[in-house]
Amino acid sequence: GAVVLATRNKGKIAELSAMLEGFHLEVRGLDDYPEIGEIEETGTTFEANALIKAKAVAEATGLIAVADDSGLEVDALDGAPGVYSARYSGVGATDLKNSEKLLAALHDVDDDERTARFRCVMLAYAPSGEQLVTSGAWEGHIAREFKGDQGFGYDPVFVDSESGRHSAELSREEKNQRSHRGKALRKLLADWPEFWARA
Ligand code: ITT
Ligand code: NA
Repeated sequence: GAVVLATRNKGKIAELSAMLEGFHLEVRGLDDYPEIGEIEETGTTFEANALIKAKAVAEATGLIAVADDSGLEVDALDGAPGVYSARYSGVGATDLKNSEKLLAALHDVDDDERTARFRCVMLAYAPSGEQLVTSGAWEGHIAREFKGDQGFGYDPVFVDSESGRHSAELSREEKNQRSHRGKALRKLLADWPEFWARA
């Protein structure tokens, strides 16, 4: 059977596709469905936005859709940018501008107060209305400079607690082993085998 990844983020697609290799699922993306336009994320939680994206794509395609809503929570910023991570630097936000804004916001924050975590809520939605939802977190801190050229988003400025390496220095496989997204997807695939058998 086939599933559709309900995302336009190329970084997410690359990571999710790599983890889904070896499963008996044909993985499609929104590029295969140009008629599906922009899906407005009006929710104020990762869960709400994941549901909006997965439901819209399942209903448009008649297939199981998998959405990922994720973001970075920085303790010194009371959890910001959180659900607004993709648009942190405003209209015309780019990964580079978002990370630059974050480093500027934390300029006066001491090393031991720069703790942060990535969060991911992953939601699979079947055309029947059945749903599966999981989440994952990845602990780290925010560096003072950019390092690494892998990954996307805040990866150049996020330092993995365990290895002390910037996320953008990790290979895709290493990142998937540790990341919020890897944890959430592995749970999603393990939680309800009968759900996936219907795909
Ligand atoms: P879709 O809605 O099409 O999936 P998006 O990029 O808008 O794409 P989100 O609304 O979930 O997705 O925003 C997630 C943002 O959080 C993303 O754009 C990055 O800025 C950040 N982010 C999430 N996971 C990340 C990761 O693994 N590495 C670096 N940054 C990440
Ligand atoms: Na979002």
